[in-house]
Amino acid sequence: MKNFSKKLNIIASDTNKYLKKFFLIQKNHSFLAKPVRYSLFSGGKRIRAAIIVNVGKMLGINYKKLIVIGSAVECMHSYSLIHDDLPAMDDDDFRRGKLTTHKKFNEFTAILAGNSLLTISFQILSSNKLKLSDKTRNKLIQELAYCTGYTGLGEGQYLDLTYENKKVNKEKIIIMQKKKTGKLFGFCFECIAIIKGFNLKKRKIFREIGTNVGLLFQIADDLIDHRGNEKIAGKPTKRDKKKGKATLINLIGYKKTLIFARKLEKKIKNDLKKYGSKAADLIQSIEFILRREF
Ligand code: GRG
Repeated sequence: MKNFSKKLNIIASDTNKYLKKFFLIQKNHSFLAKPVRYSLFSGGKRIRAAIIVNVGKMLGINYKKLIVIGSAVECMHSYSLIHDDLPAMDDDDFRRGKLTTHKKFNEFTAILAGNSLLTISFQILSSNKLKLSDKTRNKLIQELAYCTGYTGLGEGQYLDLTYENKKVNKEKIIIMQKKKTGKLFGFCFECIAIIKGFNLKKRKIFREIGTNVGLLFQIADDLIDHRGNEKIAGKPTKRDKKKGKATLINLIGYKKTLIFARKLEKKIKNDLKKYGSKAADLIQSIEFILRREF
């Protein structure tokens, strides 16, 4: 864990450096720069960037490229968090130990800062500074749009809110969480398969492993909420129960959820077995995901 935390900090710092430089070289003034930067640099772990770096390492992709793609994904992720915290959605006042964007500024500013991060994400990915062929860049943009839009994160969030205070079965909860959280992790894996020029079948295998990593991440997030250490989590905990969220914990209880998560972790590790020692850092990230406290 300690070893991985150090590596995660380096990736987070390199991602932040890239993103800070991105804002520095923007020529036009924007009043939205302040709320955008507030949300983006408020201490996120950058775990999605770390997954991209570690899947890329497993297949020998250049580190700088991975940091650029990771930065684009972290902008998308920050966008989704700003909107998730809004009164119309989860209505939360704290995130990452700080006031949520709509609490720090106001609702319309938070909506627009979120929208801006969404487009910045594609701005970064489409830049020719990302030294890839036009065809590969297009595929990356297309896939990110697909994972996050109305068939991905957007729909996952819709289902999450729709399922509140309803009786929902295990299968539906898993589908919802795979969309809400899993799809973006799916992209973190598939983007490497795209850069490597893998065929659709192999791309799908990567996407599915990543989606399972995302599901594991969401379940771990629910376990953290249940255990309830607000200081470490950086946000109010025990919220899922209060809000009547459709989670595995609320359906089958803490212990059975932990057993489910451990089985899922085992499956993911097994799927990565053939990469041997090249997957060592990636395996460490997966172990961190289930054992983290924040
Ligand atoms: C992208 C079109 C589009 C819509 C977005 C609002 C929304 C729709 C989706 C929200 C999805 C959501 C909030 C998923 C939860 C994922 C999750 C467990 C977040 C916490 O991630 P961490 O712990 O956060 O990586 P840090 O703070 O470390 O960055």
